[in-house]
Amino acid sequence: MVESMTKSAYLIELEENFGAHNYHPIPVVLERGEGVYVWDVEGKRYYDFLSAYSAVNQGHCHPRIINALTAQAQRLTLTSRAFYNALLGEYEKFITEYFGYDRVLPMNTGVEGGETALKLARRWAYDVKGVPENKAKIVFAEGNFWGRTLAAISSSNDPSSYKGFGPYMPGYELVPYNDLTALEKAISDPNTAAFMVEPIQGEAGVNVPAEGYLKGVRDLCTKYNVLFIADEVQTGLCRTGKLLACDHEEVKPDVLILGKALSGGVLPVSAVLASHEVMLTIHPGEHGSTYGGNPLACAVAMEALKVLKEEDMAGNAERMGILLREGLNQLAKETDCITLVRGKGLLNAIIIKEKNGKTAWDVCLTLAEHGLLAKPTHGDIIRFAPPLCINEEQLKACIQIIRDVILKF
Ligand code: IF1
Repeated sequence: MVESMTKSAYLIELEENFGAHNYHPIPVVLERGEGVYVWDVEGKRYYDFLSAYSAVNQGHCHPRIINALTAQAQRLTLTSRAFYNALLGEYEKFITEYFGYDRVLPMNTGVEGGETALKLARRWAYDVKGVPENKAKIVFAEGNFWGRTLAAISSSNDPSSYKGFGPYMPGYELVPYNDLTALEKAISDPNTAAFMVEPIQGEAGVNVPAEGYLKGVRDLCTKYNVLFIADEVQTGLCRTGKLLACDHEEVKPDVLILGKALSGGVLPVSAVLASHEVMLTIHPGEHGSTYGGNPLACAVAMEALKVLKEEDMAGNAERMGILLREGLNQLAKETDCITLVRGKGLLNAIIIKEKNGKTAWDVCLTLAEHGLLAKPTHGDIIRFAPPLCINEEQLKACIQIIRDVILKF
C-alpha cells in the first residue's frame, strides 16, 4: 500500500485490479456494522439507508442473530440433504406456522427462491391444472426484478438486466404493472400456470401499486385457477410496515418467496412457502441445493424471525416510515429538485431532478460525506431504506442530513 493512499483508496484499487467489474459502488469501504450504523476503514460512521437492499432489516450484526449463528456454527453447519439434520424439521414447522402455509422448500438466495417457485408453478400446471407438457405460461409485470440468473433476466424488460445474455427462457409473458385489465387478458389463457409479482417493485424504484391492485390480482388468479406468486424477497419481513407487503391488502398468495432479511443479513437464506397441493408436485430428487435447509441457516432464520416479531419491527417501520415521508414531503415543498416521494413503511424513494449537471449520484456522494449511505437506482431515484430498528432520534438526524444536502444541492 502506497503511504500516501488512504486505506479505502488502497482497498478500492485492489477490487479495481483483481475483481470483476459488475458493480459501480459508492466509494465507501465498510468494515463494521451495528444496528443502523456502519463504519468505514477510516473509522467514519454512517447511517445505513440501504440496509443491503433490505437484507439487514433487523439491523447490522443483531446480537441475538449473531449468537444463534456462532452457537450453531460450533456444532454443525452443513450436512447436505442426503441425511436429515436436527434443525430442519423444527425450522419447517416454525416458519410454516409463522406465515400460515402448509409447507416450505428452503433455498439460499432470493433468485433461487424465484426459480424454485417457477419450477413448482410449471409442475403444478402440468400435474394438477392439466396444462399440456411444455406449454405452461408464466406472467410477470413490466419493471420486475427477481435476480440475475438466465431465467430471471428472461422476464425483465430492463436492457441493463437482459441485453447480451440471450437466448431467453420461453413461456413468459409481460403485462404492465398495476393494470388488472391487462392481467386478466393474459391469465385467462388456460395454459397460464402463474403470475409472479412484487407487491411493491423494489428495483423499479419503490413502485407502489394502487390500493386494491393486490386484491384484484388475488381475485383474478383465483378466478382463472392461476397461482399468485408473491416475490416478497425485498418487501417482506416487516420492511413495508407489515409482516408482508401483501398484508396491507390482506391477500394471501398461493406461493410466497422470502429471502434477504430471512437471515438478518448474516448468510444467504431464502424460502418458498406453499400448500400441500403445490409443494408436493415436486418429488424426491427433482429439486434441491447443497446448502438449502442447512442447520446453520435454520438456526439463524428462526432467530431472525423471532427478532422481527419480538421487537415489533413492523410497527416501528410503519411509524418511522410515516415520519420519514413527512420529512421528505416537507423538503419536497422547499426545493424543486425532488419531484416525487413514495414508499410504504421503511421502503421509500425520492426522485431527483437533475440540476446544474448534478445528478442523484452526486446527491448520494454528498450524503455519504455527511454520514448517510444511499445509492441511486435507474439514474434519478434514491432509495431510503434504513434498518427497521431505527429510532425516532436517529431518523430525525437522518432527515436533517438529507435536508442539509438537498437544500445545498
Ligand atoms: C443485485 C434491489 C436489485 C429482489 C427481489 C429477488 C431478488 C432481489 C424483489 C434476488 C434482489 C438485489 C440484488 C442485488 C441488488 C438488489 C436489487 F432490487 F434490491 F435493488 F438488484 F435490483 N426478488 N435484489 O430485489 O435475490 O438472488 O439477490 O438474493 O443484483 O445487485 P438475490
